[in-house]
Amino acid sequence: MTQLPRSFSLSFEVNRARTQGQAIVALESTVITHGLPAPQNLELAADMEQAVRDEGAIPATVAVLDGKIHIGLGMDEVQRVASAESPRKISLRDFATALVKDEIGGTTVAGTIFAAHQAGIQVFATGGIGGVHREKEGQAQFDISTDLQALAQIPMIVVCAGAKSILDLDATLEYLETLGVPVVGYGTDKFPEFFSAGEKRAVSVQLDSPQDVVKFARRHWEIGMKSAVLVCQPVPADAAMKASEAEEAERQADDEARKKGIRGQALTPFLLKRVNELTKGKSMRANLALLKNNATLAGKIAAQMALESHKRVI
Ligand code: PSU
Ligand code: MN
Repeated sequence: MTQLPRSFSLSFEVNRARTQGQAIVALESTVITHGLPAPQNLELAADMEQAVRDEGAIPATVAVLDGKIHIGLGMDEVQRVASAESPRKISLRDFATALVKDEIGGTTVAGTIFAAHQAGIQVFATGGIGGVHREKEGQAQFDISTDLQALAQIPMIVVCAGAKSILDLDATLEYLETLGVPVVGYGTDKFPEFFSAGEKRAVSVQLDSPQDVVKFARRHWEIGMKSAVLVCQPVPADAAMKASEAEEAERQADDEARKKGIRGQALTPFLLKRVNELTKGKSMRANLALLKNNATLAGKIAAQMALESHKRVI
């Protein structure tokens, strides 16, 4: 196993799992630092870790603290990340900044899959990926999440609930196609829209079991592809919102962001908070349910992968 650069710090448990070929699921931490308010952020972090464990896999929450990129956090460390004063949101460009300034930071989808891949982890769970933001009238604005670039470059199974319809979803899917990233619908042939199941846009392939996802990813990488496999699972039906209700709140939040001049890294956190206020908490309920559901599926996929690797060795 390759030696990691000195800025990485693996937890004892993750390091052991890695050397023993046990199933591991990486988890992001921007959802803890910027995506959810306290105390839901801390509860959610613990719930996602538990959901992964329930499937027989080891959770590896990624975050920056004490001048290191941590892969696998103890509960005391999760607590520090969740209650940090002004944590940095860490995508690919931001690691070195947080490291040299000795800041606490939550890693985005891009940041987390980068770090997890360095440690040899192949499965990751999140809520929604970043994407192409809508063009704003009268503003020469251009905002495409680094997540898309990272998905193009990092071989990882990324389990998500699609992307929020506040993004330009048509452009986001086109861009994923351009970058050569397969978009898998898990148990659906439609691209899920985060708060709602999604019924408008097609995925590139439908797969219905963890076994099939593992088989697909192995083929994808075996032939020499380097990109991620994006597995999109719809929000659980009992927590889903009506697409029209979610879209209306998101549109209003987006209008307000434009008027207030909120942009760049601050945009997604603002939209999430505002949509939650406008929907009187319904959006957060959906958000929490889909995050846990994705951790469970990622746990199943990682467990299946580990099982097959053992069989290969024997
Ligand atoms: N979408 C959500 N909640 C989130 C995020 C996205 O519904 O918390 C976070 C993820 O960490 C994602 C990041 O990687 O926002 C994307 O931010 P940006 O658009 O600035 O790249
Ligand atoms: Mn952005």
